[in-house]
Amino acid sequence: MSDPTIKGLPPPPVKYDGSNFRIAIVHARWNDAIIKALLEGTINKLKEQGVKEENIVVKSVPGSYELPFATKQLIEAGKVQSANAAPSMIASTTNLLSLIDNNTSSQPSEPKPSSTSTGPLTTPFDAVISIGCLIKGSTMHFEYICDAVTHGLMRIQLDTGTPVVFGVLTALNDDQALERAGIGRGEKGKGHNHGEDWGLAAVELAAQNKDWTKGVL
Ligand code: RBF
Repeated sequence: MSDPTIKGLPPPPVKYDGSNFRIAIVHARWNDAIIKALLEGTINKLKEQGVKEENIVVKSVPGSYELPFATKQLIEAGKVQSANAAPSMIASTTNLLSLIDNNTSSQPSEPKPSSTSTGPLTTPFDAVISIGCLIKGSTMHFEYICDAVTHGLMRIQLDTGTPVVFGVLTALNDDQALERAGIGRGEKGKGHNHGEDWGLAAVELAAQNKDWTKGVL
């Protein structure tokens, strides 16, 4: 590590199982090379924690300023999708009842959703990871966007009750950002990919929040 101030996340006190979680990632496209590395680190760590690839939804927006809006809308979309999936379960119950009633109709029957089916989850997102990279320029733009995005993302998780992981680098120059994406060009090392920390944080918060919403401490 070329910069001793770059710190990663120590492992959690317990190993959390992400195999039943649905996680959304929304990332900005500004500073593309850094974003790609961070995204890769995040996804690798999610998978390492057991999150299935099919349950990781990835969306992109132009820049970090768009992250709070997109994060909020994704959380809501996950809830709407989950609610829309519910009626098909009622329909399948009706189908089962008609079988019990000896319904011998020759109409082709609809495919029956199986309770053991292993498709992608359609449950609300257990956590969202919002990824961006802001690099200071010569105007005040950086300060305003950093402030707006930070407060926006915090407000969303408090308002919605869905954990939002703050995956936004706020770097004073290119090298700071490269090192925090694990692709630094310093002589002593490439730095640390903070995307890995964000993947870990998402699974940890999702697991704890699942308990907390059930009153389990
Ligand atoms: N978006 C980022 O994610 N990172 C940046 O470093 C960044 N720098 C910007 C600098 C300027 C001067 C402008 C105009 C925009 C920048 N954006 C950046 C894009 C911003 O987050 C947003 O996408 C646009 O302002 C459109 O709402």
